Amino acid sequence: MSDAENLEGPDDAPEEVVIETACDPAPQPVATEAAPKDVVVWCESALLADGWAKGVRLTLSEGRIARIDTDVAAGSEPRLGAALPGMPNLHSHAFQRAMAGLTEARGEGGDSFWTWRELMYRFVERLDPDALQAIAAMGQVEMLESGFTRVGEFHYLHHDRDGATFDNPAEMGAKIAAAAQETGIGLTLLPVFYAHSSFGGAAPGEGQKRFVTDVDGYARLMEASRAAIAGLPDAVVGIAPHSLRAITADELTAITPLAAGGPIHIHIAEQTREVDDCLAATGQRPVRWLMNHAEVGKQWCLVHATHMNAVETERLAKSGAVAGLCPITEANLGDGVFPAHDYQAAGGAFGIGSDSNVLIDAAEELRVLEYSQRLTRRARNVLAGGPRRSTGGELWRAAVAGGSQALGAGRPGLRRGAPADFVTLDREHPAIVGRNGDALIDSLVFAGRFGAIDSVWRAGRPVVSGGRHRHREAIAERYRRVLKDLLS
Ligand code: NGQ
Ligand code: ZN
Repeated sequence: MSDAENLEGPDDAPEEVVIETACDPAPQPVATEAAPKDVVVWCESALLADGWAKGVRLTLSEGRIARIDTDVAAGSEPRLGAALPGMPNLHSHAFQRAMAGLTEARGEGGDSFWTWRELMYRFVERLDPDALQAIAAMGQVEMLESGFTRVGEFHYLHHDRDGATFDNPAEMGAKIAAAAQETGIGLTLLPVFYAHSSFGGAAPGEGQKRFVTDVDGYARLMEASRAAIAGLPDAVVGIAPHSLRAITADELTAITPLAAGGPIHIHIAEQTREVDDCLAATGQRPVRWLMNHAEVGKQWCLVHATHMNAVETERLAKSGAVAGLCPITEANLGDGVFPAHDYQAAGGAFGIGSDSNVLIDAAEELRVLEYSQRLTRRARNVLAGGPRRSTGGELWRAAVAGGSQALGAGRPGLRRGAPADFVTLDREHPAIVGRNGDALIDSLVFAGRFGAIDSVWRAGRPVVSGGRHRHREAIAERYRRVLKDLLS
């Protein structure tokens, strides 16, 4: 029996996607799944856009929430636990999942972000398009199982192993889209502009040859990327100047219109060396420089923004842009601690991203974010947002709102007309049993481990049930083959 034949979907599932394995000659394009018929589910409780409700019947139609009834008794429809809006993952480099755990032994001399980056560049050299699809699909399965329902893929691995542009400039981006088609995750594809190795337009290094384009090449890449996601009904495309190291002021001005109203993401002020280099090259700190040279507003997501002074923190918060926090990766890479308390006090929007994918877990990103603040401020419930408020509840709501904005996914939360993207918790799970309302989220974020998330619904379909993605087995089997080959 082939892997594809082993896959089981719900009874009324439309045509299944076929997960090709690495020993198959070439993956075929996956079939577009038809929009599901109307589905009705009953949730014991749900965090709706206007607060918690009990006895919630959701009618899902064409990927959206068509109707919400509250205080109703369960009928014959499937019964679910406590529903939360799905979490956007606003920043991922899918391929890095495959090197997770392989950079944790110390090298010669001091290890740092920059020595990690050298190892990452060496790993990049091995990847071909099919390997990228296999790795991305595995990562997306883990994202969905942990409660992420949309991913912003900050995608810069554009070219062939020798640096040559593929016939289709978006060959690699199309593999990310194919993975999203297989897993069902919502996709915001952010093709990256990358032209230089450092400030002042320095020539790119050998390890960056698979990433680089000029402005004209980037315009072609963007056009091809829009074509690559055409089969995904609610996919979004945005632009992503990689970092102030990788783009000049003129190039930034030239590519900004290519966003065409979509999101604009950039890595910024992650490492103190970047702040020092930016000061040396421009006389300004990175966040200040960017805000003086671009109209940073709601369209923008500043990824990391770790190293800001008080003025920058206040200014970014007031701009309406989203800070893209990646707490697990920032801890793993030794970046520093984001000034979350002051940023939140100034009304700043933020979301969370799994970035290097060293560990994929939505709740854990929020846990590490809050714990970084507790450790540095020697206080508890730092990000609760006020007296008698729940830290987990506040973080979940804020990261859903900021993440949805950053990924161009429309108004956040469970409301009529919104995408039917939600997570349900198993109310019998030991970590959350007996809790209600925001205490459920506190227990998920601070005390939950595997299994608290029961089902995950994406665009009106159950992609995870009983904690497992419906295609986990086939996708994991293909991933194992690819990894054994890559690491041999
Ligand atoms: C990246 N990752 O693009 O994958 C970067 C490393 C760089 C993080 N910044 C490369 N965490 O920043 O130059
Ligand atoms: Zn990144």
